[in-house]
Amino acid sequence: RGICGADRHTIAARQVARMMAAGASAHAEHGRHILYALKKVVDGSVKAFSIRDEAKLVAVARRMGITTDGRTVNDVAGDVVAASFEDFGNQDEGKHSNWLRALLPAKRYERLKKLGVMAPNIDMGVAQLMSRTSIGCDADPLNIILGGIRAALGDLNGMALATELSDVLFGTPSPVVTQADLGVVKETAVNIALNGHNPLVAEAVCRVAAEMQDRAKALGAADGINLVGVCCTGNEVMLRHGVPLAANYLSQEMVMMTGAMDAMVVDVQCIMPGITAVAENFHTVVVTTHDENKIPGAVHRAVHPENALEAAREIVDLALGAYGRRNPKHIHLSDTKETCIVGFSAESIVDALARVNPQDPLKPLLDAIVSGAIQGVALFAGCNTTQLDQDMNYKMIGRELAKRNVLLLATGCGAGAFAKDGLMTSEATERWAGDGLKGVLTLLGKEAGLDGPLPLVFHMGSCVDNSRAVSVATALAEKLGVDLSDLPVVASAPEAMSEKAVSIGSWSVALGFPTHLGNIPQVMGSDQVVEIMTTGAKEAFGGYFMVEQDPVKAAQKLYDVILERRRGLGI
Ligand code: WCC
Ligand code: FE2
Repeated sequence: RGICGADRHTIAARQVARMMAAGASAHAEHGRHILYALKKVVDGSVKAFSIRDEAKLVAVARRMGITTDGRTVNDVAGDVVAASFEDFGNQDEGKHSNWLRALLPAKRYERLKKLGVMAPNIDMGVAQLMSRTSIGCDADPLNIILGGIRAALGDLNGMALATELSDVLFGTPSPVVTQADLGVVKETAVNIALNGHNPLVAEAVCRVAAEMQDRAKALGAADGINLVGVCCTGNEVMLRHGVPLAANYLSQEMVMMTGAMDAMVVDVQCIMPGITAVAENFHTVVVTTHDENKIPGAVHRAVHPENALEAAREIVDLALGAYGRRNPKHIHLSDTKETCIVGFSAESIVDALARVNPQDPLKPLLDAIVSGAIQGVALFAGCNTTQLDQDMNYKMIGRELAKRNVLLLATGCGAGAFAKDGLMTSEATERWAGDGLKGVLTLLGKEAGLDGPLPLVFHMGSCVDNSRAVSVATALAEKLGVDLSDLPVVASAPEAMSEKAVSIGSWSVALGFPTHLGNIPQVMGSDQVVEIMTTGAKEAFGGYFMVEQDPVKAAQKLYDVILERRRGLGI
């Protein structure tokens, strides 16, 4: 007990609920940033960006119940912006998130509403959780965890709007072939790494780098400017522009240890402050770009939607300047890289299916699930942790489930792990998929005009793009007339580390998905909290946490859950 009398259950509940709120605040802030950019595009004060995907805007508006017929794109966008701001500002207790209503099956939305876990707005969910978990407030573990879930649903709200509005501004990803791992860093180019999460800065750098290629060549860099991605900003530009991915979270320092990284440009989230200490040993310039995310030892160039292109030019200039200061003795390149086919947004998955059945695109997928050719779907999300060999759990669990004909989706650092492991190729499908899964992916690959099957793992994007997987699950649930908790769909965060992963895992449970963790969460000191997050959660939401450290056993447990769900559906 603490000196105030808070026991281990209260303490563990408060701690994990605060992690949920912290994660939610991160994704919501990312969403807010993109939302402000879109607002400024709509009101004409930002010219550098524009509405690139009008079809997406219209689709989003319709799902939100906004009239689109006979209206200009800008008018519709204005209403989407206003509805999104409501999700941050609504004070009416009876009214809830516009984005969650658009994203979730009606059954799930109503169930969450009834359980009282939907805050009137995202910020309120986070702030109230911080308040109720401060000293001398809520001490009831179950009540605290439900408050945490209320904040965590704000995480999903923030990421849904971040993902969809990023697509509106920068384009919706579709399949693209690129490469992953440290070998994408080139000795013969000015290398710039794009690290963090919010794609706005990286989008600007991509644009100006294309215009500045000749400057790099004039300095002797035969291959011009080579942009590489790190972490989730890396995932964003990988899916939209085919920028190769150098590293996921835990190997971000290694990118600089190639000795050929001229600049690392960072925005927000999952950027190790240690990168500047590594950079000190090389010629690399580390550039921070968000005023609220500075790192001692980095150069700061504030980037806002208004000055994005000018600031990006200055940043590329810094990299060009650093290139001349390279020390050849410090260059140790890797030759490891894998080809990968990435870019599986919900829209691009539907497009691939529509080639088989244009009238009813979801039918081929549903038929495959009903027949058992595909037994179920597993979403791999979450981080790397120093508690484990980097990426190992993804590699092992992914292969085990693929053998059992489970369709694999991945985001964030999980997606990075699979990309580096060569599992995002046709060859991986040939080699690792069970016969049923291989058959479906081969048919879809053929219809898409590929030489071979679709890749074994579908790269859906960054961590905020987990909402893409929810869109796919919602489409399946609505087609079957069931709730998310009835689907043979599971989630796994086999190497979870960050507060964002805690938040994602928690809303995944609240949506009804069995959610696996491959390392021990920081709640095991309280059997009551463990009980709430496993059996208690299952009763309330249908979803629950399951912890299994052994990757082979974890795969079997996830598969068993998929089979249980199939039995529930009578298939
Ligand atoms: Ni999302 Fe986890 Fe990676 Fe960071 S980038 S380390 S939260 S999975
Ligand atoms: Fe991420």
